[in-house]
Amino acid sequence: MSNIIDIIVPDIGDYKNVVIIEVAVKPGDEIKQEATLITLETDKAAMDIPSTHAGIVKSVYVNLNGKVSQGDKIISLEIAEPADKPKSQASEPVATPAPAAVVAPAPTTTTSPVISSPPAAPDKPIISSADIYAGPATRRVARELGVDLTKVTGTGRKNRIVSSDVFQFVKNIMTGQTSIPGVNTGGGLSVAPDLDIDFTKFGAIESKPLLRIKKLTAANLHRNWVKIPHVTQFEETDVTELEIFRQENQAEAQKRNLKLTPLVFIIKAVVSALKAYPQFNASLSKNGEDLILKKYINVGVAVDTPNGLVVPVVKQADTKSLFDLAEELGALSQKAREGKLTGQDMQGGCFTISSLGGIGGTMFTPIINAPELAILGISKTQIKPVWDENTNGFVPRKMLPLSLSYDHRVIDGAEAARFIVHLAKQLQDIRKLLL
Ligand code: CAO
Repeated sequence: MSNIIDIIVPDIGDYKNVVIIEVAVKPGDEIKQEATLITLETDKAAMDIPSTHAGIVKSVYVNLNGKVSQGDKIISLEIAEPADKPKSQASEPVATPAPAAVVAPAPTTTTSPVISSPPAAPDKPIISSADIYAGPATRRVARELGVDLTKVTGTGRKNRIVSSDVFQFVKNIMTGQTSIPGVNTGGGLSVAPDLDIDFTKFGAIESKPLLRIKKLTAANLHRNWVKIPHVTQFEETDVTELEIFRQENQAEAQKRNLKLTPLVFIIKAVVSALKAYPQFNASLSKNGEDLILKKYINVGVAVDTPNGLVVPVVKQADTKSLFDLAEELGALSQKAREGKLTGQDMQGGCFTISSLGGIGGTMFTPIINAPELAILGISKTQIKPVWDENTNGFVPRKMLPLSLSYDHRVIDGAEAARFIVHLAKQLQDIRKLLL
């Protein structure tokens, strides 16, 4: 017995009208459950929408470069079993790639899609210039100006690209209004003096495509670096007592299958500093006239993955114990490394921590993760001689380097210094941190 069902776009967080960058199925295809139907691209990452069921694709309702929101139909699928049967077997949304939702006759499920690992050939152009709707005159203008038409939005009928779109595209780049991976948007400044250099003149080379997440991150980092006036305030804090406490509690953490790293304590200290200085737990309004103060504290943590940098968010960090934070951090970073973070896992951050403490280095200047106003960089703890007034001599202490980059449009240097001193004191005196 067979049945035809529609598969719809599941809960994709707050995103609406998201661009489809890949349609992986066509009518007649026989697909397995969890097979990718379409790939969506937001400003943060790409996400695959997998199928809830196995079956034969009858119709495809979406198009490449079209836009979809939650609830839109993707395909109709002929399945081999009664449609209401799999409903009771719906996959858990967390551990496995979450499937797309199904509409009638089976009831809707609303699981989230998964941030995908980039496909095997990630730098293959998503659409080629030949697939673009543009006339010969427009193509000539684009050629003369060196514009890649796959990057241009068409305003003509059926999204056809016309010459004025190409000129507008160039204007946006020159004025820094357009941000495109791999394209310089820094107010007309070149990334390198001449990108047409033939490096083979100097020796052997290998050209390797940038992964998709890396290209998206590059565009965001570039925009944030160019648009936000950054200042970085440095500090070192004495974590000797904290390290003793951490080692004392490591056995208990292990019993719970957790790892109590310095980062867990740093999240706690950041929560305390954000409470004391709420202007850091805020964003600028769109028109730049107001400060939007947030009454919740969600802390993003930069995670290094084989596919690039991602920033999952520990939600309501102010309500969580050290062990809760250790558990959540472990789960989120594992999910990140497996490429299974959902859009929701990466939304809603108020402040980000980027820890390179497990790797090394003395200090660095992290780039603010807009629309947040500040970011904390952590480097490796080192034993250093510190002057002790009681003994009138140097004593070896464990010193943790902190780097706070902040948006100087909103935060004054004095406020940043107060924030980092507060943070340092929290980490120095473990009793304060546990209060
Ligand atoms: N000083 C000294 N040692 C530190 C430390 C510090 N500041 N921070 C962590 N460590 C130690 C940990 O205690 C752990 O030691 P053991 O293996 O002996 O237990 C080791 O370093 C590795 O820690 P970790 O990386 O597994 O865990 P974490 O909680 O410190 O960090 C995470 C988790 C996900 C943030 C981290 O793994 C990661 O991805 N860091 C990179 C983030 C990044 O790329 N930032 C740059 C963004 S800008 O390009």
